[in-house]
Amino acid sequence: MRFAHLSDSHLGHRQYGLLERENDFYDVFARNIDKIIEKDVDFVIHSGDLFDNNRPSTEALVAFQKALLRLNEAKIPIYAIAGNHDTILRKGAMPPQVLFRDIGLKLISPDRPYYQEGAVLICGLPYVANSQKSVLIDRYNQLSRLAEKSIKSILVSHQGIQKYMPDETAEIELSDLPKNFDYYAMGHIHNYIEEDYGKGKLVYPGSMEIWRANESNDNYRQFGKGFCVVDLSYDTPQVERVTIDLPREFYSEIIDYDKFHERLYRIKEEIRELDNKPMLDLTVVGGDFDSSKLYELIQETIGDDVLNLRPSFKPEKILKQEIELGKNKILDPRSLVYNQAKEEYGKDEVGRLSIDLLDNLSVNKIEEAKHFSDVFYKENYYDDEAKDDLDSTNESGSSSDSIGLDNVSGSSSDSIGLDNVSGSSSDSIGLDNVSGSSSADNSDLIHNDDNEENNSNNLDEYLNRNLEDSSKKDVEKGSNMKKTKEISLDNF
Ligand SMILES: [Mn+2]
Repeated sequence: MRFAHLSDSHLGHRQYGLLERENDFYDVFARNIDKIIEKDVDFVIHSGDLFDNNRPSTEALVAFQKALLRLNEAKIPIYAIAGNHDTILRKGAMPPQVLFRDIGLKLISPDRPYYQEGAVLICGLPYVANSQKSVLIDRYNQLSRLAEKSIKSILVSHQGIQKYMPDETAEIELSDLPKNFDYYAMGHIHNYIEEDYGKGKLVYPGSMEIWRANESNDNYRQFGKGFCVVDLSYDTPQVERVTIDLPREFYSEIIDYDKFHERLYRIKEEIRELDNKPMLDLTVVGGDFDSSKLYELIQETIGDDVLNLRPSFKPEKILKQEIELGKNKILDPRSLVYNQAKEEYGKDEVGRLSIDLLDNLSVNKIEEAKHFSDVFYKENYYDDEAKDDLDSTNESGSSSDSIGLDNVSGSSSDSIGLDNVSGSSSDSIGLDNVSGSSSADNSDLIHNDDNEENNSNNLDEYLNRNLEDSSKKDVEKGSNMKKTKEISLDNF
């Protein structure tokens, strides 16, 4: 039993507003699919951020439709979860993936948490926000009990794990994951990560293209971009990394000012050899120089030969300021607000809530912030009686398990944390160079489940019953989508 695992394709991402870059992402995706078909796998798993936002352009939808039809033709099923980028949380709205369910996409969602593919259980859940950590852990444990009954099992999840993240705002610790799955098909972190965990393997295939400049890093140079082919027929899964060449080079470099001129002319030589114009994201540090003059020099030397110039300048005086800021621990606003709230209230959950609130309120998403507050309040401060009262007035009629099934929600910045406006004071020139300017659309899905199966108070029972029935009955409920809520969340 062999399958391909891929993630974070971010179809529709128009990097720096460049149509060429949007097309690069489609091109790379199509070539990943070519290679997957060539590898003749039994099925495919995509672990989230298929689309760059929850309202993909027609071009992005068509890019996926083409891939799906080709997989169908090759008789290779594809399973997918939604990531933080490609889900919707407004009442009555449907996530874009729904478009493809009738033509073969097997969407893993709170409505349909698992599938059986031969002897392999494939289960999982969409992205869950920081303040919903306890929900996430409950769900992991429920799915873990399901896995106990299976010969082979795969958990599909789109979350940041602390161990691999640069800041402390990851949703989970590695040890929060149950240990009894054969394979952990992870998404969210854009680097390639492969590790033994429990009795199996945990893998982040990483992003398929350079989504943020700092993904052009050592991890990329070592492991490339692409997907994995996993063979489950051994005791421990065998993981083969398959890399797909990117359409263009991406220079992302920090260069000391005193070596800058030498490096600039070497880059000029290097890019002469390239078929496609590269991306260029240079930061010149140290020394004492006039930023606008340096910008002109870069523009004159290589401006016509690159797709996008993004120089930043940090002469000595600015570097000194940054060091001072660093000493005062004014670094990442998310870490800052998390730590402060946690300290103030003595509770990790309050810290996590503060991250969700910051992400939403900073982009004027009042309704969304209110949602997180309500859920948090309900979860932590209502006594059981009040909870029951609240539940009985819930129009969906779902009872006190609602935190478990319904509130898989949230948003946060994409894992690698490249967007963090880290108190940097780089001296930027050029239109593109608004630091931290990304507006990734982060969102997720809340289901108000109103079908019979999900009204059970006991998710275990529900899951078990459906596992037994799964060969006889399709539990997928297209009609549930009527009841989805949407919250569209812009990242800062
Ligand atoms: Mn992503």
